[in-house]
Amino acid sequence: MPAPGANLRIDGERLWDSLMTMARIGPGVRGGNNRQTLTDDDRQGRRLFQDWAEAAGMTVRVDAMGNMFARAEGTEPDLAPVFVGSHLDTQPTGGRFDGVLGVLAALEIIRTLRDLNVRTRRPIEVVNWTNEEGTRFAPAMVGSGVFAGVHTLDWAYERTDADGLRLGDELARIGFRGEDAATPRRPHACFELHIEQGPILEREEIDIGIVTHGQGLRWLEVTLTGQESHTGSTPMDMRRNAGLGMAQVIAVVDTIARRHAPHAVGSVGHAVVFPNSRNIVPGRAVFTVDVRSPDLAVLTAMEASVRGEAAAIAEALGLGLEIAEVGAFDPVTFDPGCVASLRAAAQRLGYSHRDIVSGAGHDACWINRVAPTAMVMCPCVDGLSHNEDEDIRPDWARAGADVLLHAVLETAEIVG
Ligand code: HGY
Ligand code: MN
Ligand code: MN
Repeated sequence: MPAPGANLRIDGERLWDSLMTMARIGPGVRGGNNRQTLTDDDRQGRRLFQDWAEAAGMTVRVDAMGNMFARAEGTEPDLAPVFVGSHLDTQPTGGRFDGVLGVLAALEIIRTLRDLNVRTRRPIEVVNWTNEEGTRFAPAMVGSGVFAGVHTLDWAYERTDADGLRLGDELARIGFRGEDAATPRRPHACFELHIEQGPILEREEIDIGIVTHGQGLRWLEVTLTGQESHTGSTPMDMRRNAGLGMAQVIAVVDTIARRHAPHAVGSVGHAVVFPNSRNIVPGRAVFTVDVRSPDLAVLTAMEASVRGEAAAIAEALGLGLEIAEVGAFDPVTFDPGCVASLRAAAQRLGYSHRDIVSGAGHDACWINRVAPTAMVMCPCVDGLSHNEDEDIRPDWARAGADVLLHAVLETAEIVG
């Protein structure tokens, strides 16, 4: 006798339509998205999500960090809810699926349960976490970080963007600074569906990634200070060239990551030189080093190497050096029970699957601190993400959402 709900599947076409509709908000310049956190486009995307959630019979609550919780009531409302969600904000040259798939697949689960009048004992809350990307306001995963008690609300409100605008003010400006404290309400469990953002699943022709671990990250903002001078009349041995120092540190970050192959990674994606004039030797360079590894000892060693080698470069070039940690989380081991639930769902549904370590950071990494949490991934074309060409196939989205549905149903306890 199959378990109750064993034959349930989400409506793949409705999910795909919702993804394509959301993708029209905050379009990029090459078919992707630029819907950065707390912009007018983010507000529009949030409102669309809220409209859809309310049309599906859910009530939407917004906390002081702008995290959105769309609640489908359970038959026993006092039980701790099951969270399922991700993020709607995107990179400046982002794709249509990073984060968005996780939020809209979660919404699709509720739409499906409502269509078929399927109830669960526990409430289910679909979550849109604020500022997962950490581009406009560093660090990444701020909304889920405040919820999990990693950051204080006041600290988060003080984050500023490149124009000096405060996160707290921008949250209020778009009308999503809720009253409820962003303190953890301890969900019963939490699940997140996300595109892999890497090449493994597609290359191995596997439908589903069961995420057992997430690698850790360190973001180090480096400021090198030299002396602005004329690029034509300043002799080479008199220059204190902050731009040269930055170039050498960028190269050494790549060397350090390769030294810890095959799992460590390192790069610099944010960099500015001042005054950024063609005929002035840069007097200052500010850039962010991003190093990651699934192994804490390797991550710690890489951070120490970056600090040491940057100091040696600064000394050799006569530059001042400041290094500030602007983002950090240790490698994550997801909850074995939630991982097993996802794996069993993939198995029952007949989807090919394999265990995988997440290369990217996700809100689930923080929520894992306050509740049993796990993630499921679907492939993405050429493993590409944080690029407007990011793409997935509709059947990948459907498979990921079906696995998510069955793990959530098992955890929220379907009422037969
Ligand atoms: O940086 C990350 O891993 C995520 O995309 N915020
Ligand atoms: Mn993401
Ligand atoms: Mn991302």
